[in-house]
Amino acid sequence: MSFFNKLKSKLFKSSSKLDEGIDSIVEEGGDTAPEDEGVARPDPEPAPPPVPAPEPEPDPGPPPAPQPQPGPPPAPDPFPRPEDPAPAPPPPEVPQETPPSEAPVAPTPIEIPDDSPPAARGSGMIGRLFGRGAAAAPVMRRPLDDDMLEQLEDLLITADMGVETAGRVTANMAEGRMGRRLSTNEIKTLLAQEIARIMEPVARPLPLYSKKPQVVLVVGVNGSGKTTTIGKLASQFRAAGKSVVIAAGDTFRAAAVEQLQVWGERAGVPVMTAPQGSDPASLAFEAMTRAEADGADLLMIDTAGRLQNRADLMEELAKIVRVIRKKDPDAPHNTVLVLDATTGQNALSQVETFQKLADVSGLVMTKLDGTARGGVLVALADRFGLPIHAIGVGEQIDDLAPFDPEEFASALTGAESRA
Ligand SMILES: Nc1nc2c(ncn2[C@@H]2O[C@H](COP(=O)(O)OP(=O)(O)O)[C@@H](O)[C@H]2O)c(=O)[nH]1
Ligand SMILES: [Mg+2]
Repeated sequence: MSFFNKLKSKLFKSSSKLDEGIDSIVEEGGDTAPEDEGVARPDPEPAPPPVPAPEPEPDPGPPPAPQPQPGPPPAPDPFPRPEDPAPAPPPPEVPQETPPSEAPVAPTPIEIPDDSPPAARGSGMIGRLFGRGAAAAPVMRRPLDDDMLEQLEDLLITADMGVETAGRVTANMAEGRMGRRLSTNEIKTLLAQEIARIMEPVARPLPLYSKKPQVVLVVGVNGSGKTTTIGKLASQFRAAGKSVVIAAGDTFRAAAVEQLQVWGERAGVPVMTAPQGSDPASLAFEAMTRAEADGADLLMIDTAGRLQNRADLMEELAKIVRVIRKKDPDAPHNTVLVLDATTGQNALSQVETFQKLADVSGLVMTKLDGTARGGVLVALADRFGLPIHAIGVGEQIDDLAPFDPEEFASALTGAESRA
């Protein structure tokens, strides 16, 4: 099973709520009228955007069944937009030898080799979506009206998208389409498109710099997945040929240090530790010294997440930063906030809090497997615009994926027909 399929199946698990919700909204006020003029055909009214993707559904006089990739692209841009969604920036590639420049070098450690370019992936996906009409089953459609929009909005809110973002997504989706009879597939696809549009600007892998060592400070509340994410990242950096040192800066809990040592072993990366209760800043300083001496590419610093004592934590983080800046005034080069997707809307206030404690430069969202709350990512992107470097989709070492907006959006909405 390819990595993306695995990711998808994990995310799909989490999206059933949205997916099923949309189904039942359409069923509630929909019908299977003979053939829908509204959607698959040119519009009666001169609606601005050409209708969204026609589906090769139960057309009695079936046009030649669209194949996945025949000449006439099956997807007449299902998502009309004013500006053409230029193919998203190239998928982060595992960095090759770092060119000796100071500009952020092509990302990223967190890309699992997947050779299909996003464009191909996208059209394949869309092709599949429209190429596989559900046999001859009649398709339920419901006219898009205020009632339905409100229901959709509520549904998105229950998926933790937040009131504002949910409103924006549904409003955009409705633009120029009021009164049209839409099928569930069309609705999912349109929603996915809107969501992907919000997410695209933030889908940015952890940037790699030619600076050695590049210092990555990892922050977040207890249990959000910091230590696990460091282990996964270290392993991916290693696989990309980077040398890494880890500092077990959560000296507050003995178990945290042991846990990190296990991850270090798995990833084949040295872990610098200090006795429980000792000063994480001096450990960070030592680790910096070691990383410099070793000529390591990256130093990843784990931290404690005692939010209940915010002042302490703030001082602790500030001190770590002060100390490593004695060695490198630009460090840390990245401050990654790790968020647990299962906390839903709470993630929003964690971002606010940690932005006050540290200079957060990007996010990793963990535990997207098995949660129905992935919608919070959309709210985060919409509200803060911080880069989302990666997503955690399990507890294993390779369960850290680059963030792919389209993939995510279709997984969240269930937009892709399942194979
Ligand atoms: N299912 C799942 N569990 C995760 C993920 N990331 C971390 N965890 C689990 O979450 C728990 C807390 O993770 P940990 O890294 O110790 O969090 P920390 O306190 O922030 O360092 C552990 O049991 C991890 O195995 C993920 O992406 N998916
Ligand atoms: Mg930890």
